[in-house]
Amino acid sequence: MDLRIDAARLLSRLEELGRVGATGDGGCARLALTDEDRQGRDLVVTWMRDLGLDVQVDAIGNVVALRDGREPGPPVMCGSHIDTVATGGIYDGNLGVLAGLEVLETLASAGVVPRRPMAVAFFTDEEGSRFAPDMLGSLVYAGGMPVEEAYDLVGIDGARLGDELARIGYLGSLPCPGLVPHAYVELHIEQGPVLEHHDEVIGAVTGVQGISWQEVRFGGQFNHAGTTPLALRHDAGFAAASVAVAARALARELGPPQVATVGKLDLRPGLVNVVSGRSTLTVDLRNTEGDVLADAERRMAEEIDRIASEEGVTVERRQLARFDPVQFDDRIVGLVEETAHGHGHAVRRLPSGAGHDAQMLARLCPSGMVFVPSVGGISHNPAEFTSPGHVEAGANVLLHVLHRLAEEEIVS
Ligand code: HGY
Ligand code: MN
Ligand code: MN
Repeated sequence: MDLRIDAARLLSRLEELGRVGATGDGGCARLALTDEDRQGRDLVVTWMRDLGLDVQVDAIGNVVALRDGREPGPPVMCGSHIDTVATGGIYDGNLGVLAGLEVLETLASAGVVPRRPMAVAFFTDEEGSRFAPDMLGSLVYAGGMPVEEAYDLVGIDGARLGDELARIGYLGSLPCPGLVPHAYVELHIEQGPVLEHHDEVIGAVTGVQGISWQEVRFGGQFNHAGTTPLALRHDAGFAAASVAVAARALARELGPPQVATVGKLDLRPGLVNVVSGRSTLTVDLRNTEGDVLADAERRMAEEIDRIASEEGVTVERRQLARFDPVQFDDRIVGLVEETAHGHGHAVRRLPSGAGHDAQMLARLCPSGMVFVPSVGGISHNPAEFTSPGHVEAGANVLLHVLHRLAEEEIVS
């Protein structure tokens, strides 16, 4: 099959979706279940319906759009997410959903009906920025969390997930866990520097590294910044800042691929002349090796307790997300690699530093990912950019990988 996608149509949809929740600096902000997320959802659902797909919404707001095959059976699924972080670019997640839609439209326009049904999906709250954990919708889809538990998650703004889902009109009737696909393949930007550094076009993603998110709250004593001697302070702000320094030192000591991030640091009252009596921070630890990640968590906990004890502050910890490393299906990794070669692209096998819905679908069916380069390795930033040529290359590799899978025998 020498079909190719319509790159202009895909690129214009990426731009159009990127204008929903536009932040005025080339990026967009559509935090999960906000009005901006709803607007983005409505736009993509309209495109899905215009294509004549059977659009279904499940109990956690995941949207799955299906097209019949020549025979009934488990579909070949693609997709990703369309919620973004607050400093989002227009490619993270959106590319995988819109390229999947483009694949289905390309096949339909050419009158190609694969043996198997095909589906393109977007999953709720992949980013986890507003409602932790990340990959929440695909986690519930895969049976990793009961939907009732997900409904009671409280966001960073105090909102209850189930209420927000109902408010935006995406509390669907389809039960979770969802339909088990024959296979799942997700196109995504790399969000890192590897492909660009090696001048390669396609990443055949081997898996996703382990993720550990925790929230840490310190309780100290509000006091006067001028009159309180250091020895008498119980400074929750100093404790929080010390954890940020300790996290970086721990990652440095463990060495790559270990990373550690304190992305949120909130001191109260946050005034220039008041010793902070209360602080909240988040610690994001990741590693491709499960045992090293567990060691990093243990050492981070020891450091936090040492810091709290030395400063004489109380400490409370809450786990926000915890996912072991995931390996993708080697047959699919090989198919991505072979297809990329067949299209004349330089390709590399590599693990994903970022979490993805594919790591949850991998609990249900053979799953894999196709990466395309991120310019400067930048993501979660309005400057996030992937060249039109690389967008087109990735979508065409996705088209041919999905079509190969969709022609596979249906064994009942
Ligand atoms: O945090 C992540 O890796 C993803 O962007 N949700
Ligand atoms: Mn993403
Ligand atoms: Mn992201």
